[in-house]
Amino acid sequence: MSKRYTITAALPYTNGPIHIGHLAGVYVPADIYARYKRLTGNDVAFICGSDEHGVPITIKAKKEGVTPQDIVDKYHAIIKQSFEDFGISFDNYSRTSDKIHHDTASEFFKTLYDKNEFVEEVSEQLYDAEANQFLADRFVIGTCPKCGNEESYGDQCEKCGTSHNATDLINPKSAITGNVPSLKETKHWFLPLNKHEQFLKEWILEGHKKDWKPNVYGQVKSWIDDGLRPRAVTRDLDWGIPVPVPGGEGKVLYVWFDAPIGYISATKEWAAREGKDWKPYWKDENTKLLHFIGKDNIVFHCIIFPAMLKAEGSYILPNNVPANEFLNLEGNKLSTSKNWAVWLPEYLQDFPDKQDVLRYALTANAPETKDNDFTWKDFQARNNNELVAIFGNFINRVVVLTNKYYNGIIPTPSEFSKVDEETLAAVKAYPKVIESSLERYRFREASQELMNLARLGNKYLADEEPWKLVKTDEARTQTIMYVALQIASALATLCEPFLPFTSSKLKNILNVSSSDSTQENSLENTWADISTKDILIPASHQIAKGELLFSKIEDKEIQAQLDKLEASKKANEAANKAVEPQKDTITFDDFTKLDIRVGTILEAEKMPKAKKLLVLKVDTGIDVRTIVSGIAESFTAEEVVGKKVTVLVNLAPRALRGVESQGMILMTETPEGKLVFVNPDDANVSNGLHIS
Ligand code: B3M
Ligand code: ZN
Repeated sequence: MSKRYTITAALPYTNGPIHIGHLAGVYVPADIYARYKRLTGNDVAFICGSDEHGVPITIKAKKEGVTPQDIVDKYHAIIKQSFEDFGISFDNYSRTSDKIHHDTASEFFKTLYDKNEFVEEVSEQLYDAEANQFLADRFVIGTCPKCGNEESYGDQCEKCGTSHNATDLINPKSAITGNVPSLKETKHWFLPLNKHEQFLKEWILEGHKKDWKPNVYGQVKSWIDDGLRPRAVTRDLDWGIPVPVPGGEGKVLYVWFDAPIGYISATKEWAAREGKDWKPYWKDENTKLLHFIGKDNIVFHCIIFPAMLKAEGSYILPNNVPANEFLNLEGNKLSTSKNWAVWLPEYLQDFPDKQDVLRYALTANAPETKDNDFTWKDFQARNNNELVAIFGNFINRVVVLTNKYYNGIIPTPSEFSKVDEETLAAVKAYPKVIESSLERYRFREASQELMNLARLGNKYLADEEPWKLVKTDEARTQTIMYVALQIASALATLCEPFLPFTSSKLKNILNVSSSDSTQENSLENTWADISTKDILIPASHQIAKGELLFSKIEDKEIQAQLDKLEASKKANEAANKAVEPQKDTITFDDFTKLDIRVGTILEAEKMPKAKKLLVLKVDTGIDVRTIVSGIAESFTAEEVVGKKVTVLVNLAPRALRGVESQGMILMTETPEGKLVFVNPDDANVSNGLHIS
């Protein structure tokens, strides 16, 4: 039975591009689900947009010396493009800086205000006198009162997920100046979550114990068990939606108050464009509202937003919140600041036609019930061993043989054997099998069932061997090819939620693409057709010559990705390396005592039994002398011969391992920690002198 679905995916913060963690955790599963619901004939509004308020955006703008609007304009465009590139089929991708959202969020706030749903309170909040600003959310860092993480933000600890008030932090520090904040009085509006505790208990703890994912249910239960407290939903900031009630001047709505309302504004914007009424999508009890999010957003979607919706009174509540855990990358936490990520725009540059491969690898290995690791090796294996060797191989055999034997015209079958009957019956069962996984938000399992259908096709061909029979049994070969084409046709439809690009390529190859698959004479099947129709693709229909659906990924392509990550790691280590403090000041007279000249290394040899030392003969322009230099770990004797160097010539001679050194070669380190010559011909040195 057809139903109405409002499917939302977390609004990404617009302060950077998105990476594989976002895709795996939220957008790919949400898209699979939305596509599946559309294909099964439901009325779907798949909604998302850019979250353009909040402190991270202000911080980024400050850092880059531009306005927050500049930042969100830039990243909104980049993020929107990435979603399109990866086939994320939003019905609307909006943004929270749009007027429609400001109006919707303001109105929502005013309604709660008028209904006396807020507690208005003057309280002491953290204040940075030097920055002349209150410290909320990410402007303040301190120790999490719950888990002891020393880098918790003011509103949420990323380690344990707890959401708290900034004043709860132990040893808070300003993220702007590093100062210890003082307390200053200010007025805010609080949402009394405690007032909604009973309702939340009944609705979630009793009502959704069975159908919500254990990771989501468990988190919610632990918060409710800890007891809920009022949460401030306004902030003393200048970037955001102005507080629309008396006394709200100079204050804005808390980003987590306005962002989820963004789902509603985006639905309104979409409905207006499509000439539809938005209200049933948010107010009709028969609509299923689903929020796809990452685990760090659970409290906001399962406690705070529902409390807001309940307090407002005219909205439905989410039916389910299928949150995922986190994806790691090659054993480490994904991190924007450490550039430990696979950014989608970069991925596309390196693998321009492999959107579906990433979708598939991320689904097959999704962090559904626990954090999971993305590795490039697994990505390569998913592509080479599954997409290429199973799915692609099956389709390629079917298409090539149909073209070879029958000029691409689907042959008429004769009598079906028992194996044929069983195979066709097995194909018919697949929609239900995949559905049952998808309905439980088990996307990994669903993707493996899809691959099993391709396996079935491969096995069928391998067992029946039409390439052998073609010489002896024309009729049997035709039947086998006909059955194999039915499997290919089923794959074209059932893979659509997971591999949308592949699905449309395959439909083109099978020559069944149509603008409307529900039309009577359409050759394009709906999801249900796969179970109900006896003929998925008819005899006498002409298919195309075909193209390869997938191609192998070579080791060197994977190595290039691993090298890229290694480079990030190195750059990071260098950036984190403590810079040696500057030495005591010297006078100009001290400096002029140094006699520095340009010399040339004439000879070099390694000092026996000394790891670090090279013995050099250097032409200083005054004379040729011996200098012992501690550079053997960075340079070989051969490579320094002939080099022009900077030499301190009036340093008192000193014996090193029995060899008298008569001066010093000047060296320094690059930011990456590499030892380099202070080369008279090379200005590429900036780190100050370092004597070796
Ligand atoms: N922007 C948080 C995030 O990107 C936030 C989601 C909002 S959903 C209403 O993790
Ligand atoms: Zn914590």
